[in-house]
Amino acid sequence: MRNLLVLLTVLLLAGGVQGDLEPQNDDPETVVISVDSTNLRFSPSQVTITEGDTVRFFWSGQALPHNAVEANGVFDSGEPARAVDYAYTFERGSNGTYDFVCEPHESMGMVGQITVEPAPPLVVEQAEQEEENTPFVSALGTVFSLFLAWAFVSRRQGNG
Ligand SMILES: [Cu+2]
Repeated sequence: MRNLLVLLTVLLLAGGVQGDLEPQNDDPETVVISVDSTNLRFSPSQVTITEGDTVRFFWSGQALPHNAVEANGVFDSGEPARAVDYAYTFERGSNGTYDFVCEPHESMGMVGQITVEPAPPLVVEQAEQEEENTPFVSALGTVFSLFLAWAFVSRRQGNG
């Protein structure tokens, strides 16, 4: 009986410290890519970000219409325009290199590259873990309480 109690307690504690080990970007950022004063270059044209970050293509009042189209169609800001506000988020697992062009001005060198680095392994605070595992812990806690009640009742019955 006591061994079973100990085992259940260990299971309960183990459930509490079990963490989410998937990589995660704890601090997602948005990097803005605009058009520089030459009207024929992205600015910046090369960026390095982390999975979970967002790239925002943003310009307005341009002399020429521009767009941003990824080489494999991963993202596409649409028709070239003098004002664009288009954001694309690189989700978990999207690490790699992404080349993009401004279609009307690709031949003039209006191209860019986004490097997406893998998100670091997740390190969560103890408090967050407890929050994440609350449904599991409370379910196990309920079972544990029921078991204690049953143990109490059956011991009373056993002792007469
Ligand atoms: Cu352009």
